Amino acid sequence: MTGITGQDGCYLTEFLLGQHYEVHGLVRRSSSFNTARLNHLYRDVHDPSANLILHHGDLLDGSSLRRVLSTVEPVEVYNLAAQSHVRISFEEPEYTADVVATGTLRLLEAMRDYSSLSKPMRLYQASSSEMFGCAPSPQNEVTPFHPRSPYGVAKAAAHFQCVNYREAYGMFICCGILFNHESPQRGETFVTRKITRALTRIKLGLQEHVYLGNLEARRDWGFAGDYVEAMWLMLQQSEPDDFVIATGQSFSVRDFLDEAACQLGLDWGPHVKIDSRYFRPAEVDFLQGDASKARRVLGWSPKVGFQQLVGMMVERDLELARQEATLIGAGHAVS
Ligand code: NAP
Ligand code: G4F
Repeated sequence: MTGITGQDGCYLTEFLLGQHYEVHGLVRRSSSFNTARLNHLYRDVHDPSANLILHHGDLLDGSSLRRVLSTVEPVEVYNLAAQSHVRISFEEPEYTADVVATGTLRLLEAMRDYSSLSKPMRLYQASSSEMFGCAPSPQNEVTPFHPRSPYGVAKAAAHFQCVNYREAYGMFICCGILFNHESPQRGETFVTRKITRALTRIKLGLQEHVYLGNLEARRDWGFAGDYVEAMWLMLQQSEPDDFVIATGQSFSVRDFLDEAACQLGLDWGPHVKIDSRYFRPAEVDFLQGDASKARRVLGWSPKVGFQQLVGMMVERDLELARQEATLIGAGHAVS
């Protein structure tokens, strides 16, 4: 699994370990620990029952991908790694393209060479609803892509590379076109987690304001724990194919704020300020997915709805804010 240290990586690892897989994850070098989301799953490699093994590697470094493939000999490969932040892709377009588009190509080439020598592998590619951009909703597998960000363009390139390798070389590759999915493990700079972190801290008097951008954009938000199951289901089919994964419901950023504030008994009005730096040069205004193919072929449907999703994020962040307040109350500085 590439991207094992991210939000989806931790949920997919938990799911696969539950299915009795041995999971090998690619971790890129960092000056500080980047494996916090895996702490509850990790056992020291010297423990004979360890079934989660981490390897250093990077999508920017094809040799590391080839080395890990030949060491591990995987039966399934999940390519989740990405510079996944849309706003940041406008600041770092070349880097984003290198990781997301060329990085996927490096992995495909490594897998093609390896498959010709050994047993064939199956690949899951993390495609994105961001590829639809301004295409009319509801979006499904036949909706043409019209990406609106360097990230969306790079994901579309990676998507077509995967389709091409499937058609040209007969490789078993499935692209999951996943709409936004969130969780208490969501990165703190994505809007949902930014809101639940901020409102829970405001509730406990730890901060006064939060600065946001466009409140009118609409997203089809699901729960990451439900979505990783769909990734696995795709690789269990007899034929490779591409699937939209979504809830079919769309809410605005303002709706998310309303729901989170309501659950906390808070009026967000005085606390939310708009800062132009969080607007994007081109916005994706409306995403709403049609996952009827996944329901029909994979038997997949989401279990967690919007209110419940907001509830689990608010609950976790309230707990974190309480811990922070306790430490501050005991005279400890919190970094
Ligand atoms: P995430 O939390 O941002 O995780 C991204 C992962 O990629 C992290 O493990 C990160 O490592 C790793 N990574 C970044 N650059 C890398 C590189 N050069 N080489 C190797 N690893 C690298 O993303 P996520 O939300 O879990 O999403 C998983 C995948 O699904 C991504 O490809 C994303 O673009 C795609 N996707 C996400 C959503 C969504 O709503 N979450 C929707 C559609 C598609 P560090 O921990 O070291 O940073
Ligand atoms: O949470 P976001 O940053 O997610 P976005 O841009 O939809 O991208 C996420 O979903 C994609 C799937 O469609 C993934 F492929 C991608 O990797 C990522 O996981 O922003 C959601 C909306 C945007 O319209 C943005 O303009 O929220 C709006 N927004 C308003 N204020 C903000 C903010 N976004 C962020 N990150 N920060 C704000 O302060």
